[in-house]
Amino acid sequence: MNELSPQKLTAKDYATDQEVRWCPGCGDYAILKSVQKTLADLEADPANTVFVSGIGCSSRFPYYMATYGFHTIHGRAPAFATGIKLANPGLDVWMVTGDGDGLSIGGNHLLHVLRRNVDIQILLFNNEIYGLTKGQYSPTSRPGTRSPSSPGGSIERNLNPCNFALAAGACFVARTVDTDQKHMPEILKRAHGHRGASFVEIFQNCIVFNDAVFADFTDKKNAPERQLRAEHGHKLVFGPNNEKGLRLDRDNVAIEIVTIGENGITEDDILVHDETDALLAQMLVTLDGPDAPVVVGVIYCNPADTYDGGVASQVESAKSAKPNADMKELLFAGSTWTVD
Ligand SMILES: Cc1ncc(C[n+]2csc(CCOP(=O)(O)OP(=O)(O)O)c2C)c(N)n1
Ligand code: SF4
Repeated sequence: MNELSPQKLTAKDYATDQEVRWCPGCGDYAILKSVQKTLADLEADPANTVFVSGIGCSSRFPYYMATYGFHTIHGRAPAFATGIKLANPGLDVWMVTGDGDGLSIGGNHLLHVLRRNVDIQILLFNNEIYGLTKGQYSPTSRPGTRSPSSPGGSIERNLNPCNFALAAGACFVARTVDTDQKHMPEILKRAHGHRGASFVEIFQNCIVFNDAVFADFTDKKNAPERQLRAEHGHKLVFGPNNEKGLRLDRDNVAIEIVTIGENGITEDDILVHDETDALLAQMLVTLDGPDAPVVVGVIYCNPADTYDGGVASQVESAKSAKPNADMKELLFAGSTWTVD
């Protein structure tokens, strides 16, 4: 008898019949489309895939994915995702969080899931605002941001999500843009292929409360001049004709923006991207200044042991040390007592 070959799923097969409740024009739609396309390209088994989120507009994501999903509590998606991965290491776990959810109330939890290096994909939708609660400023809002909670302009220094992730010990750090339907699936596939916590910051436009906050480097007309796509082993160049690049100022251990062909600068002066270099990664994510580009792509990737892998091997060695152990006996070993 001929065996029926399983039908290949398309992006649409990963969508649910739920009404998508984001504002028309929200960047979350484009991200949803990219994620669904990525899963189709990866031939992901929906029965083996889980999306976990916290609270916020972005955190509505699991409703729209025809996979397993948990819409959990504010900032606590990392704890749920860790538990899911430990209880069932065979599951492919994706975590979706916003800049408020992940970096404000959930900052502590995000820090530890990255430090522990739990094998999950973390997608942080950064719109530099609290969307769901109607536009208050968030930890990533730039100084001067006017909002209902900062009517005189935010006086706080803003947090850089990728710098936070690197400082927390993340072994995979990347950036992409909501509307970039070519780049995002590439980055998501790299994140998926990485064993350990993969942190992806997605610049997401909140059309209602913080419209065009990233337009200076995401708009089609501005992108060539202001966006640099880092690729391992390739020169760190940008500009409409790749005429600009990054050079290392060795005396000050800093990055300089230079133009090839000017002041004796040649292609040989331009830095080559090494995604395993933590110091370079930190310099790339914190590049600042009117001439500096925003670096997107896989900025850091340097795999290390995972927390779930460590737990699994400890469980295995404990089991093999006592192959015929009796659970009740183990529980009642040592000092136990009964409360009447
Ligand atoms: C314990 C608790 N504190 C505060 C809130 C209110 N709240 C809901 S979502 C949210 C922030 C969402 O912002 P963000 O994570 O940036 O997501 P976005 O809506 O922009 O996608 C806040 C403060 C809450 N629901 N629960
Ligand atoms: S409030 Fe902003 S982030 Fe939330 S759905 Fe609307 S546009 Fe999107």
